[in-house]
Amino acid sequence: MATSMAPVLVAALLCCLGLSLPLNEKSSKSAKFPKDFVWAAATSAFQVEGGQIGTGRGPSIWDRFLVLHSNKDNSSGEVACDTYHKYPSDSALMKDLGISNYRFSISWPRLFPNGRVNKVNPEGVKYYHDLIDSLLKNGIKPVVTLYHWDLPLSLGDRGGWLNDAMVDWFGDYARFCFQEYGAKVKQWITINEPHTQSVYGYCSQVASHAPGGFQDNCEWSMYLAGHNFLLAHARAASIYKREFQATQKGLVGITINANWYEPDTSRDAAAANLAFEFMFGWFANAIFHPKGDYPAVMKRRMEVLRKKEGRVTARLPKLTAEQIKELKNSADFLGLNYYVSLIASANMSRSEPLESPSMKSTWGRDVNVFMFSRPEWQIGDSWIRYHPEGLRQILNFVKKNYNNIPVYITENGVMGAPGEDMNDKSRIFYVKGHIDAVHKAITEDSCNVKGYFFWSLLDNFEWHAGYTERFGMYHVSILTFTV
Ligand code: PNW
Repeated sequence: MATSMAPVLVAALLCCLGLSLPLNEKSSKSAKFPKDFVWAAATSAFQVEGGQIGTGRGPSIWDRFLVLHSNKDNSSGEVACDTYHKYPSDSALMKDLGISNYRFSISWPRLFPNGRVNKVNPEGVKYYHDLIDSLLKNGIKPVVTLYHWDLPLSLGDRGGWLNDAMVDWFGDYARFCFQEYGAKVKQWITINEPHTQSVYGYCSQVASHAPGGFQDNCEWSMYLAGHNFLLAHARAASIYKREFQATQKGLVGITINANWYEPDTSRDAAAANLAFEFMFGWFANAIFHPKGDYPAVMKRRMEVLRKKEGRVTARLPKLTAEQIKELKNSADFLGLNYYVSLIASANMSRSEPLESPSMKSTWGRDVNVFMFSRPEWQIGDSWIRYHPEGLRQILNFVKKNYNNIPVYITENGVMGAPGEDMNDKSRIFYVKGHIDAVHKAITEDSCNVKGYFFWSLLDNFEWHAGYTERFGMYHVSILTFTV
């Protein structure tokens, strides 16, 4: 792998870091962020590490998924950006860039090839020490995600997130990580995007993610996986808070992705709210809302469906009083991933050229809200939408409904437009717009936003799109390895 900067995009970020190159005259004069605002970049283990052969790492559900279902360019994560070997130069690139924090994830099967903590891979344990040390040496603070989708295959074979034993297994793995790395890591993210995994992994009808293959009965499995994600987060966070926080003095949170749903007309406000609660509130409400539990509107809708489908119990599992209590305040901050806004309408019989494919999924049918995109929000043929105001709206929602909890944007970014390559004008436009929206949310709306992590530091393995989509701040010139 060789890297070089995508120069225009870097100019955008440097400007916001208070360095030399202005985004444009207006924003360079006005864009003052709080002094302690964190400017950062993110990656995840499976997408960048490579180093899969001969390193003692066990297989993950993504390795098998890619053998069974080919992705867009028939690629795998065998080499990816080779950060398993190239972390020293990656740290140097980050230092050059001037970022203060780096979000990466630990590969669970690299530490524990079979998933359970009774058999550790010492080479894997050493790798993350080396990576963290090299970051710290370069003045970059590590922000560590414990789980970014690469579940050890042996646990996947035991039902993965449909098995409620996952809560114990994840807790044991998390405890090991806190114990091993907690002296150096002061910000932990338990789980990345439980919504994407529950819907695309455990009910994958639209964009396929591992483990896949749960189409039968997936109207149940999606909510069961989601339930176990929540409980596993709560378990890991409780372990951190009870056993480590007082001495290690770090923070623990979760990363949840949200689309913003804009009502088409004033009559569509309830539809837009329902869609938003079904996506974001599904995971955020129990953790951040003062009342806890799943969102009331979501429970009501699932109850309507229970009756309609003639079932004895609703498909959305119930949280017990004890679980509600454990989940409430289980996160010191919210990690927010934002890429998309959509228009929501209560009228299901309309038709729009840019209607959202997720409406055809089981999740979309449960929500029963018509979702589509405005043509001017489109960026090429990508699934990402340009509507920075949506990010600002979400930040205001969090402020209003979740006690103004601290928020880190843990992902935001866009793939390079075809033909633009290193002269990535549309990406600078996207990033600038979103950073401006965050700025307004802080300075005009008093939202409690603490940092912005650009997705991604490097062009990397983009799941079902393989290496065909480049999200990197740094261009990676060789990105091929086929299965
Ligand atoms: C996130 N959607 O995934 C992930 O956290 C990253 O690993 C990924 O590379 C990045 O966004 C860019 O795709 C998403 O369809 C995947 O709405 C799909 C969706 C959202 C986020």
